[in-house]
Amino acid sequence: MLHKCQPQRVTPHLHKKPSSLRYFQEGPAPIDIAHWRLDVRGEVRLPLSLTLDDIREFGGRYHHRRTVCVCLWTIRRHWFGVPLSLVLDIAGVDLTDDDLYLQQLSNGTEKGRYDSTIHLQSAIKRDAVLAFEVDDAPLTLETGYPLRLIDFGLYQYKCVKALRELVVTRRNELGYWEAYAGYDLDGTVQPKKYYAVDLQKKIWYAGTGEIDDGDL
Ligand SMILES: Nc1nc2c(c(=O)[nH]1)N[C@H]1C(S)=C(S)[C@@H](COP(=O)(O)O)O[C@H]1N2
Ligand SMILES: [Mo]
Repeated sequence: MLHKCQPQRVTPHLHKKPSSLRYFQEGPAPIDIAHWRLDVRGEVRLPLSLTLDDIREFGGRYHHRRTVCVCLWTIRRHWFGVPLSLVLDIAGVDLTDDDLYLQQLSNGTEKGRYDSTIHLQSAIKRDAVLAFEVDDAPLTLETGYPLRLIDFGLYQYKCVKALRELVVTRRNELGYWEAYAGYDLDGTVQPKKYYAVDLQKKIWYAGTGEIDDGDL
């Protein structure tokens, strides 16, 4: 959390960002944090059921990195969280196994649960994060309280807000958007023109994967 003497990190032009509700298929629901857990199961040596405090105690660090929506907008914010690799390592997942996938399931509402599956080793290589703060404040219900997974090299439909379960599996399951709208199962950010909300301009991104502002 923010120390009182430090200025809060801000995202420029945040009010211009498309609404988080528009990108929340099942919608936010109040979370009873006393009962919420992040469960880690599947191909693990030690299944985990972690409270938010357990996760906070792992420490964490800032990631001033850019997320990208497949609808062609992007924003660079100050995320704070723990490395995905750290939690999977504690669960005894073989992080050298190239055949493993990671299914993420949201907490869900009466409308159902949002899910997405990503290639585990690629996510680890890209330094994916389990984030619980953005711009020095806890996530709001709309932005995915209490925890969201972010792989900055993938479109955000591959990254689940209000995360509840991580399942290590050998099956690359079709997720919500792939099944519903035929979105690409891999979801790697593609070379395209994107609207950078924080910069208030269009950017041409020539690479694939995470957009590094130093390359623009
Ligand atoms: N649980 C859940 N997570 C989700 C989604 C969703 O519908 N449900 N949508 C994804 C998509 S498409 C985007 S663009 C981002 C939006 O996150 P934001 O709140 O930072 O705008 O959340 C991602 N994670
Ligand atoms: Mo999105």
